[in-house]
Amino acid sequence: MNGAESLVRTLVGGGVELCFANPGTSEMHFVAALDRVEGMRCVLGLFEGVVTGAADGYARMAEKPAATLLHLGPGLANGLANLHNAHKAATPMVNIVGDHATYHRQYDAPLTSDIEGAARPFSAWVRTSPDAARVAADGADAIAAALTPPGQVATLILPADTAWNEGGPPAPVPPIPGRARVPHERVVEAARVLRSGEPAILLLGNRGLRASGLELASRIAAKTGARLLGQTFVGRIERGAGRVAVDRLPYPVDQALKVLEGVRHIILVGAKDPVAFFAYPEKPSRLAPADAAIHLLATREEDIVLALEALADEVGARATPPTLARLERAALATGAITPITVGQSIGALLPENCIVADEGVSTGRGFFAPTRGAPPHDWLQNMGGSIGLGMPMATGAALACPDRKVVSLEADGSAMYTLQALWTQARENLDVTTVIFANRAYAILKGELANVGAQNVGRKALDMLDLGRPDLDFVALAKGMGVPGARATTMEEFNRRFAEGLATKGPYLVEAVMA
Ligand SMILES: Cc1ncc(C[n+]2csc(CCOP(=O)(O)OP(=O)(O)O)c2C)c(N)n1
Repeated sequence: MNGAESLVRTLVGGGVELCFANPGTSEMHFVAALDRVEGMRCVLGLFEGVVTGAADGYARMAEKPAATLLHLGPGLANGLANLHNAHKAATPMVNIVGDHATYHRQYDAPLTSDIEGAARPFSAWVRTSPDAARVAADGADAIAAALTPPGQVATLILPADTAWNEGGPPAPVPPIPGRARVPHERVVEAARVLRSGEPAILLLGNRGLRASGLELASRIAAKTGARLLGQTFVGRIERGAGRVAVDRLPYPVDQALKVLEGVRHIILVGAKDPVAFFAYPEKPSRLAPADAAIHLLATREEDIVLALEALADEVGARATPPTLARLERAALATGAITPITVGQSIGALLPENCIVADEGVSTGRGFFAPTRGAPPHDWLQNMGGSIGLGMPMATGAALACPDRKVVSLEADGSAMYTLQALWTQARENLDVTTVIFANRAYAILKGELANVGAQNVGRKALDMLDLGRPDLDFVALAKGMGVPGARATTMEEFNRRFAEGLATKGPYLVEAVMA
């Protein structure tokens, strides 16, 4: 058994069953090993940003890592933006990056680069295997690193000779630390704050946004009068009818400040002290009022649900009923396609138990309200701010949950970063309905231009925010990658086309031309 095969066997033995790949010469032994080992599905992405983003979406839903297979420094570099997003979302992932054979590196062949240096800022764990005998143990360590709470990006670099030389036996995954129990003092302190009667918010992230965490938080809020709030962007939230509805802290700084106005205590439950996405002249970086106290209940590495249980006990809220959203469908919207009307129809049609991959950017900002009473579903967002995650994330989620419909809500500018994900959806026949919000602009940046105080904005600047000349034809682009679709220019058409997509078992794309 060569090193590559010992690694693939180690991965499968460690529960890694899916590999998103874009290989090259240095990864050929790994690719060849895939056919010798049962239990590893391999999915090709036609750009490394698709590979890493799909591995992120998969792990968020499967709750275990996928592997990626990337080609030396440049292949890794192409995938880094979505590794950044995965790193920020605390997604478990095992990247295998091929490198030149150890003895070949000294010659500075064209593809030689500092792979560890490229990987480090976006990985919690980086290692280069020194020889074939070590590869299995290094792979097992990579899995353990990926699964270490709250979930981490692990990158293992595999020089070609470590893959083709004789390897050792597959290695078992070493013990993985569980989520740490929070110190009881923090629970007592949070309970004291909540009992004070002063305005308090439970700010929720990570596991605090799953149904069980939300339910506990809602009991605590109902008992104590505290408010619940989610982080601005959420990695995965369980929501819809029968679940606790929670608003998120708005992205625009002025709106965020308004939401937090008057609050005296913010209790962090798997979330961080809230800060603005960017600095703006004359606006604060931190969003909490200056006189508000920040209290830590649980970091996202810790056992958030256990901490909420303890807090519920401490304030006597275990039996207090949570506030659950009722099944309440929005009505189908008619007329022009706007962020409001399209959100309303999405709320009207969202299928039960679907997974929403949301990269709707400015169009999608208000989608939580009209979908609150839709049947239960999961909602995934980009936590790293690097656009181009949505379509790969939808692809990975569909592979993790083949029995669930995936609804990929995608702004047109963001779509163009990793549009090739559609080809993978077609090839794997994934059940993804994509909606492209074709406002034909980097609309959010038009607002940002004003927000940062840019003055005397002229044609050249505005041209950088405009996606026209020519208009992108998403239906044709999708067709070219094997995905059927249709364009809608009115809400009546949108309602029909979106419903058609949802009724199609397999990938489908609706281009919604925004008014
Ligand atoms: C990798 C990366 N490059 C550039 C940006 C800056 N950026 C933020 S939003 C945006 C445009 C978004 O346009 P679109 O996806 O069409 O959404 P809209 O603003 O029109 O709603 C850009 C380029 C980014 N966030 N990430």
